[in-house]
Amino acid sequence: MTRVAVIGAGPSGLAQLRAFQSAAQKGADIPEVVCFEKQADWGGLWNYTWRTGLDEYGEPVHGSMYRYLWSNGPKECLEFADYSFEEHFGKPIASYPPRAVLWDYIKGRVEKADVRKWVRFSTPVRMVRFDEATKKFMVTAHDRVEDRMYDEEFDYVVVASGHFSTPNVPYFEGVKTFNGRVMHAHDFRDALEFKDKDVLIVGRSYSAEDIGSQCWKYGAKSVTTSYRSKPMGFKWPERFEERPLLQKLVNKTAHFADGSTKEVDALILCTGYLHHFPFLPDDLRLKTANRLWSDSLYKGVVYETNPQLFYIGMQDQFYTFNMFDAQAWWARDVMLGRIKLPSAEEMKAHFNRWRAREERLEDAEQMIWFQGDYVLELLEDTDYPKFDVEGTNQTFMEWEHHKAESIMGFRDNAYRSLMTGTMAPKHHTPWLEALDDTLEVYLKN
Ligand code: FAD
Ligand code: NA7
Repeated sequence: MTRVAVIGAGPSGLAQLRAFQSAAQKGADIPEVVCFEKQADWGGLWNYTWRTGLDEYGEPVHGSMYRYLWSNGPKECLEFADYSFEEHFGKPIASYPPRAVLWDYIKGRVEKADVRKWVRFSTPVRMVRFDEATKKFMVTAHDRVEDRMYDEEFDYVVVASGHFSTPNVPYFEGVKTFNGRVMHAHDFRDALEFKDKDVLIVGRSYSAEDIGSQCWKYGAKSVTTSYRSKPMGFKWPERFEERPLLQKLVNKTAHFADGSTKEVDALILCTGYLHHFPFLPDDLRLKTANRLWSDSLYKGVVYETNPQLFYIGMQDQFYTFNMFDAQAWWARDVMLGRIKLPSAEEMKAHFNRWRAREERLEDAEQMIWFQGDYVLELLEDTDYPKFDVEGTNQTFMEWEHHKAESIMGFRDNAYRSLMTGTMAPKHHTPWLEALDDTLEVYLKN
């Protein structure tokens, strides 16, 4: 029997499980699917952990999410086309749910699909090898509960291990002798730690924006973000400012590229993440930066030099859950023989066309349309329910405008579902005043 290994049970890996289960539900013969998940539960980053550093088994902690994290984009843009929010919650809900609500939603679909039996929890994959003679993969996994390592053979491997867990940590002069807290965003857990503190953040992307906003919301004395390329440029409130790149720290004094200085209590490096696959040898390991058109992947999914190897969710992301679905359905159909891959030359030419377009993108709006077009192309070939990608792009445009209008208030807006047509209700409490992020409180009418 054909066997498929899926590495990771986050949104991308779960998309792969649901893709196979949905084919089986429609009567297809499907391969045996085994999903290896290093954590004790599914949901990937959305499965919050209080731990940092190493976990109870000495494994690097995967989680980068923190308390009080609310969706940074409208839920209408990530909604599953085969499982709406309304179906899951039994009523329309507001547009920017906190983490616990989205985790619940992710779990709801796979519980309904009854695929938990395919997942081996607390089982990190240690190594994957490909045998050119037999055309099979050997996967070495470690059952941490039994403390047993074992090998199993597979015909296909799907890597869905995420790429926002291994921090990119640059060095700044004086950091060794800085008399305050230093951490990377990966280890950030609770903004209350920074109440009444002067916080310095390096970076200008989502983590900088959101961790900065969080610290401000939960009572930091001041927030200063420091950019290397250009400022975020939002209308920040009082006690929140942007400065050019940090040059050095002298005791607690931060020196910036424009010659200015500021006394700070804490340094949070929101400097992004590395694609890191310690379980893959050179011939199988994806090497790419965090970008919209990843290196070495045909259709953003198939590993160029080994078409039995797939990667899901490796791109930089505007689209998330429903893009992972589009990818997983596509990968599934290659594995089921429903999609035939073209010649290596055609794949390369396809790659080059998308890469050339990616390199011409100038702003977030163009990037969103680019990623939307990519999702549309994948949807053409599979039976994943077609959804209104153009409408989703338009919702992203509204989101961008709402952020430009009010970075501390954009989460108070509501949008229409592209799946059900239902308009979301406004949330009962403005985001800035909503300090409780539990599911129970969020779902109260
Ligand atoms: P992950 O969610 O990272 O899941 C990967 C899984 O693989 C994990 O469960 C991990 O334990 C497992 N794994 C890793 N290595 C191994 C191994 N060797 N063996 C076995 N299992 C392994 N997206 C949004 O749409 N909205 C948001 O508001 C949003 N906020 C975010 C906030 C933060 C702080 C971060 C870091 C990301 C955020 N994202 C958000 C983007 C996020 O990347 C996606 O939503 C989604 O979690 C990606 O899913 P994934 O399955 O690809 O990766
Ligand atoms: P991103 O989006 O990859 O952004 C990384 C940021 O870090 C970006 O602003 C970079 O600056 C900055 N960076 C990287 N290296 C440096 C150095 N050496 N010095 C200064 N600044 C640096 O990561 P995020 O963590 O923000 O977001 C990841 C995901 O988490 C995202 O999908 C969200 O949904 C949540 P640049 O912009 O290149 O000047």
